[in-house]
Amino acid sequence: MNTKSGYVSIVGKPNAGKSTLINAILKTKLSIVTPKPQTTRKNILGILSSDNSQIIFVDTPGFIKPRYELQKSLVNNIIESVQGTDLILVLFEVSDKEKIEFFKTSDLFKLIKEQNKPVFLLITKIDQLKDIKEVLPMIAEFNQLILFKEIIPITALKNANIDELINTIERYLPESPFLFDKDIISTQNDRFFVSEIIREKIFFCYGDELPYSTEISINEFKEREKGKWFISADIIIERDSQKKIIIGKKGEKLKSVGESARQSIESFLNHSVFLELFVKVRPKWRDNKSVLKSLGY
Ligand SMILES: Nc1nc2c(ncn2[C@@H]2O[C@H](COP(=O)(O)OP(=O)(O)OP(=O)(O)O)[C@@H](O)[C@H]2O)c(=O)[nH]1
Ligand SMILES: [Mg+2]
Repeated sequence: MNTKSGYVSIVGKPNAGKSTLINAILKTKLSIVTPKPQTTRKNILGILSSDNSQIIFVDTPGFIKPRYELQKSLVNNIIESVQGTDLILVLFEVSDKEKIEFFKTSDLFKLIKEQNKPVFLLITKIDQLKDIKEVLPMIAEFNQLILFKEIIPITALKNANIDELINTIERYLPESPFLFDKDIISTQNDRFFVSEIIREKIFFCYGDELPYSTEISINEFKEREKGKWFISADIIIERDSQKKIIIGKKGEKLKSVGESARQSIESFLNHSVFLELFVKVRPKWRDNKSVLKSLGY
């Protein structure tokens, strides 16, 4: 039997719903999701295998004009992904008012066009519409670009049109043996997922700017035969003044972040853990190439 296999990049502006989509497709929480833009920082693979096809989805950071070194690395992740992919999914929020005029002049449009690969437009969050017909003018408008092989309205949150999307993608995949073991769904290790769980808690627990100045580094991850596993992580921030905010009055805030992270980590690892969190200041880490490198950027 001939099998099909290939890479599918998920790209779009911050907050377009990329991570929600990869999670819905894989029916697993692989990539963290928050209401804030620029949540995803590293490319995350989600591998969907059936009897005769294997689709390797790649969730990427939201596309922006980079202002500092960390953002340059995020954009490089997107470029790397679209260059090595077989198919590109561009996500566009149905409520995005900038629409086609802006998209036509954007660097993202240029980057996608240069690849000469099949591109689908996914109009996302259509559950926000009162009437599904409201999406039709947007489809007509984007059709004028003659860039998209398919235009599919979806809602990953309500799981509408996801199966149809997967079937359509399969039609475009190259014939190829499977590129990964049929049983694995991602390539990142537990350390990565644990650091992402902690980062997600930070996004939800602190105000506007702080999560953007924060990174997580896992120092120790000890799986023990008996008893709790031991995990020690640093919460890296940029300024001393942020330390107070992270820790909170009498350490209450950090304690509650740690508690909620521990619970999510335990359900992810299916094992009880002891989680230790330290707060470390690394001035301007987002602009420091060697610190970024040590953090995997
Ligand atoms: N109503 C609705 N909300 C959605 C849908 N998909 C995603 N969202 C919400 O949109 C917000 C952003 O979703 P993400 O999946 O984190 O978006 P993203 O494109 O990965 O964002 P970045 O990683 O920052 O680039 C979250 O609050 C999601 O719950 C959808 O289909 N319908
Ligand atoms: Mg994301």
